[in-house]
Amino acid sequence: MKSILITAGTGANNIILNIGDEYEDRVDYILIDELESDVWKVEFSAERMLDIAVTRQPVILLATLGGETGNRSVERLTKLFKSFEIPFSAILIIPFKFEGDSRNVALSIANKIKGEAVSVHVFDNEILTSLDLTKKEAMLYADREISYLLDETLK
Ligand SMILES: Nc1nc2c(ncn2[C@@H]2O[C@H](COP(=O)(O)OP(=O)(O)O)[C@@H](O)[C@H]2O)c(=O)[nH]1
Ligand SMILES: [Mg+2]
Repeated sequence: MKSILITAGTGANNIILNIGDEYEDRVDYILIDELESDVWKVEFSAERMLDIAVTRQPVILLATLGGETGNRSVERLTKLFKSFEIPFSAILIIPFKFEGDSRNVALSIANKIKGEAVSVHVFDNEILTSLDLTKKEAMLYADREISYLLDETLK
């Protein structure tokens, strides 16, 4: 059975734009790039949630935390999963230190999810600063590392 991969945040959507082709045979994508998008009504209707709960289709949440869409989507989705008793795994991307408070908010959301998800993998953008890479190389490196976390989650 295919897993459902939900991406939340512009960053998460971009990452899937780069690496998503590799997973097409293993996952169905639900992409959330706006809090107001119809995705919420269509993909997360009560019928659809019940269907996921009953068929036990594995759910993976991939979110860039720290921005508005990622943070708030994760908040909404974890509530939904809880009320429908849907187990989920998470891959969470944490902002750089220079991003200030959004990093702290992201870290606290990640901590909360650790108590709710079946498995949580974290990629901390800050590690990119310790590598001798151009900005473009660093983003490619991050994409690759996140794809390893996805491989691990899909095992
Ligand atoms: N590794 C990686 N991190 C990203 C990327 N885009 C954004 N981020 C990180 O994700 C955080 C949230 O950004 P974004 O996803 O654009 O926010 P949102 O759309 O409002 O949820 C940023 O502060 C960055 O630290 C990306 O392409 N790759
Ligand atoms: Mg955005």
